[in-house]
Amino acid sequence: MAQRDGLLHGDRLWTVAVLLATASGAWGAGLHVVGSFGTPEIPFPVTSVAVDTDRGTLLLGGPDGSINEFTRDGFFLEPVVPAGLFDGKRSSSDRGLAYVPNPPRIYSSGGASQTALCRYSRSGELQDVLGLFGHQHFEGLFFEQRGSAGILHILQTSESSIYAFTFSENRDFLGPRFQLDLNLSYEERRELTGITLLLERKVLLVSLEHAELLLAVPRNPSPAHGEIVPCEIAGSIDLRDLGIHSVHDLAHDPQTDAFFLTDPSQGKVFELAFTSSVPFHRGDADGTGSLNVIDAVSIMDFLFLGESRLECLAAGDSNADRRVDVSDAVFLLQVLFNGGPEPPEPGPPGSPCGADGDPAHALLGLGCDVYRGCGDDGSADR
Ligand SMILES: [Ca+2]
Ligand SMILES: [Ca+2]
Repeated sequence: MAQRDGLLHGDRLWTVAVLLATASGAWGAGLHVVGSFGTPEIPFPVTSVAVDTDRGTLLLGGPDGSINEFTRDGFFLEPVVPAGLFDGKRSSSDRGLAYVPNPPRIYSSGGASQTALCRYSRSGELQDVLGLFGHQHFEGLFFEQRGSAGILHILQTSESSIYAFTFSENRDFLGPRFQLDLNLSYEERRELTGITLLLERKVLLVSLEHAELLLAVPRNPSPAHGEIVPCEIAGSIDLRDLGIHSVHDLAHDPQTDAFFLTDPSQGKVFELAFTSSVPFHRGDADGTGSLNVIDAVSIMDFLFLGESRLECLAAGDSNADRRVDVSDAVFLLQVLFNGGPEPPEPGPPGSPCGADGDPAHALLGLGCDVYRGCGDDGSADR
């Protein structure tokens, strides 16, 4: 488990509680490996990955500037961009790839030229080379679709910033732009390799080369033009527990909610998926199947005495704000004694048990592996 600097300060205290509670290594339990494959058709390990969301295939970039299309299971389909089309130089550096639909096109960063973006048609013709901000170093890319347009996010490693550019329909780089500031240490910036976004959840996943994922939460999910938005690093996941040795790029497939990572040190592409929670009742922190003052006490004991462990942290997050803290105990007391609003989905005891609909919660340390309070339906026992 990676312990990050700064977790002991202020509003990150809750994370420390979660880290302590999951000291057995369950911190990375929010993800599991679905499968992996090598790319023997290509003369070296691929470094960058994007999902073609129209065809449901993978675009894999090599250090020579080539881009090849594979199925999600690792079957080679066809070359898209031949090696060395940009400047003929081979580079061992990382790159970023993004697939942009409507009309389909591909953006590539890094490779032989660290300071430019190349735009290719979907069939591989080089359409444009865009110089960006002088000599800054760009690696990770992802495109966030919004309706018929979207936002291209570009990871700038030396400042650990993400530049976000609005794309309107058929017009690239048109409209508001903003910047997400990850505020990482020098050592972490040197390790930055890729970014992607969990759509709808407003959580960024940032990959570090030594097989670690950071979870970054922008403080403002709807930035204005020109705004610089700080991100809170809400957690980290050590992927070495999953057999991954290094990460050079990652991509999220919004249609299947899977991730793809490249690990050139093993010559492999990994597919990861979220591990879903077991059903539970929100607010029933001690898992008894009933809601009473003991649940509030259990949360306080967990937070301050270290004497108890919450088996289902998601149940302890009574107000469903992605944190287990004092406000959850206060929230329960309001429910019990003051007619306050009921705990959100899946609801308190009395309503049907349900799984957490947002697997990002497990990544944030709010998973639910064991819950014993679902009663006769037995669905929570395993
Ligand atoms: Ca209870
Ligand atoms: Ca909470």
